[in-house]
Amino acid sequence: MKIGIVCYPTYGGSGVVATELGMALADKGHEVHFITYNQPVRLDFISHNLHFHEVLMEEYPLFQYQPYELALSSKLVEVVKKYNLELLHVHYAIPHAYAAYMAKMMLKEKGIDIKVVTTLHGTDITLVGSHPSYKAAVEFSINNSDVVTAVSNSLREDTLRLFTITNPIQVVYNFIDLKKYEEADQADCQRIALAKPKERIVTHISNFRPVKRIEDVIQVFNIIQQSIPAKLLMVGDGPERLRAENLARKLDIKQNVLFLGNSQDVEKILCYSDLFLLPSKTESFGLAALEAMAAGTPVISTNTGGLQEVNINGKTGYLSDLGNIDDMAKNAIEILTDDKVLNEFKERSKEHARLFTLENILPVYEDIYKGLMEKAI
Ligand code: GMT
Repeated sequence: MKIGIVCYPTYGGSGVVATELGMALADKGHEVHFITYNQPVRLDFISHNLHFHEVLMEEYPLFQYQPYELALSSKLVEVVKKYNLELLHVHYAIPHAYAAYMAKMMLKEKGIDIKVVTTLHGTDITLVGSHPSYKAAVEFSINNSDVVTAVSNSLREDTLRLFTITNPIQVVYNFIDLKKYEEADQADCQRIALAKPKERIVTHISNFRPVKRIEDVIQVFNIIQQSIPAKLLMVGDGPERLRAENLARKLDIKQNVLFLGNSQDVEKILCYSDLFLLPSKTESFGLAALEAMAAGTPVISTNTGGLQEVNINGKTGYLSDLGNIDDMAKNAIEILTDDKVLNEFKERSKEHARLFTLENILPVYEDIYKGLMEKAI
């Protein structure tokens, strides 16, 4: 099949899922075209079936904000025509689903019927999408997609609650490529440079936006390190970084908190992590939690959004109410104190992550595509 994928190319779950999906589809022989404003960060040109088309923006003194969706929809029309694409899979509703609808209409005028699959990822619904500035356009583009998927039951329910939806929404969970985690496990997993042998390693990975509540990460770690020798690895970058660094300084734990910046190989950091902290205000799914579990790292998270569908309380980690730092720290200490308990949590986390493998999820997307192609005939 010839498939166009539209996503955000930056660090962030939706871009990661879209990129990994595109690369896996190309591996299976599909021709995949990424269409976005930069090359996606995790995109490796390992297959000759992969292509990248940059959406170029025109600077003009009249534009305070450049009209990205206009440039994107024009580029979609151009790429669909030039490469005879059969469908567009757009990740994150804003503005991708809207731009895809516009492209679909423009192509229809030329006698081309392009199918559009929209995958809802989370904040496109929960934080931004339902804002009055965007709501009507988001609702319209969801209702006018050929297929709509959401990454968890929780996100599906949120979408039905926040919008008037006339289209069915199919749940297709986030996934991980287990091979990468097995390879990282077997490779030299060097923890020695980061922590002393007796120290536990606690990790947080995100784009440090307010929704991730990274000050809670620092607060939880502060309590943990009072009972257990430990280091905290903060992986990622974003607007809340400075506040978190200042808090670590204020609590006088800066020497035990390492800010490592963005990483494209999170599995190599997770392979030596003992615990993962994800105290988010909301997570439609929590791909970072799944990545941690795949590496055998138990998760302490909030119980918001779709996290309950991923992290299983008492089995793969624990879930606490939003902002309940004491409860998160108590649970973390319970897991980290005893080697036997920690190893049991690690094993169960790895086992549970197997439910969300690429091998399980890829055929679901392929079936969706095939179904649309059959409809078109
Ligand atoms: O979580 C982020 O900050 C990035 C965001 C995105 O859209 O790029 O992630 C969302 O999509 C991921 C992939 O489907 C989900 O695993 C994340 O839970 C979701 N983030 C939120 O809902 C906050």
